[in-house]
Amino acid sequence: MSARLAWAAWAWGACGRRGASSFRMPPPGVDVAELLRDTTAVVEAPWPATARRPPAQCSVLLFPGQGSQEVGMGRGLLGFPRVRQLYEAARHVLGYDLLELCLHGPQEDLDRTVHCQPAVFVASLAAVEKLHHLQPAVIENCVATAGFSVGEFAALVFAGAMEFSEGLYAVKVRAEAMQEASEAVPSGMLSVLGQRQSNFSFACMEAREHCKSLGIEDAVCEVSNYLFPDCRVISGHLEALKFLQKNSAKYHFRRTKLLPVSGGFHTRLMAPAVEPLTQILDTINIKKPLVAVHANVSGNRYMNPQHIRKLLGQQVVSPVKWEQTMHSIYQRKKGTEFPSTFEVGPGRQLGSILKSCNLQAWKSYSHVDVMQTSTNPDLDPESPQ
Ligand SMILES: *[C@@H]1O[C@H](CO)[C@@H](O)[C@H](O)[C@H]1NC(C)=O
Ligand SMILES: CC(=O)N[C@H]1CO[C@H](CO)[C@@H](O)[C@@H]1O
Repeated sequence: MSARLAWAAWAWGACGRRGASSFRMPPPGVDVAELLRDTTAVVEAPWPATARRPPAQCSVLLFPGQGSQEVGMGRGLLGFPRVRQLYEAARHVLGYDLLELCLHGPQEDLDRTVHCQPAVFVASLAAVEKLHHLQPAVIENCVATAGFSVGEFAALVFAGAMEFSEGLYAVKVRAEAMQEASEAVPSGMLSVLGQRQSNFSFACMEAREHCKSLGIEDAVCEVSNYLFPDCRVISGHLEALKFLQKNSAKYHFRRTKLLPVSGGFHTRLMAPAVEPLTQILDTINIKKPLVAVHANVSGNRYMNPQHIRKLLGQQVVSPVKWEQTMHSIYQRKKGTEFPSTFEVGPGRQLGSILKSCNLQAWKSYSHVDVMQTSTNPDLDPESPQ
């Protein structure tokens, strides 16, 4: 199925086809459909069926997650069609001026989970608008997408599985629930660059035992993100993470860094966030994606609405298996060409990870910049070395 069709589906969704009226939860208080009505001109039906294309003509879109936010993001997108309308719709759904926060900060405020998840979501879909404007063929030829953590919501909206304002509302609920769960326990995330001989689960087990000796019952410390070979993020109680940092040498860790997040995401420390998220997901209209959306694990694609609801709920307490996802998207016979890959949204983190997972695939990577203010905006290709 054509990605262009999928893109159209989300645009139409935003325009009321299956629009905000299907909201049964607290109404965002706006008619998003109304807001976006004037912006449909770019959507022309009917769409031509996409023929099978050689791999090098296909594209893959990757959507970043929390941590990619930066003050000033979105500025480089405002000149493109529909982008201001997306931010306007977001202001109504969220009840505050997201664009203002993205453009002017302060950074501490933008970095709060409750703000940065919606901010990354909207900037990513606005980046799709830019890409669509500058290189429509990329959207048309998209064969697969994946999103990192909250990025999965943007990937699903892009793929036509959810409508923009409903997806954003779910992200808002998710972010609020995760923020609250984070505040309940002194916890965090530690990124670790190990070595071949590092045994992450053994290190985590010892860190949990250390916590127990300090009187912390039922301590959490486990791998929460698989990034690339020998690189993991570990989430859990702060005492456990401090223990791992102090004992780096023993576990053959080359580098460790505490991430600037408030909690132990993607572990059972987030369990209190599952229920509110599941509840909102039950009320929104979810459709079968029109482009392959890869979930956290190798070979695991979102199949149908029930599957999407279930996995998005589980996702906040399960590890992000990004390395496996990259493997599943880019694994191919030797000599087969790679699709072109676009990171749509703030930051270039997913590009660096791709480089470490699959150097050949990375050679066809570019990043859709959301920061720059140039009057002659253009894509910003990463030059392979
Ligand atoms: C890593 O440690 C765990 C114990 O936590 C053990 O079961 C496993 O076999 C170890 N793996 C390797 C590769 O040594
Ligand atoms: C959210 C999600 O897709 N979680 C799945 C990740 O993969 C494991 C299997 O390795 C599943 O059990 C999770 O449901």
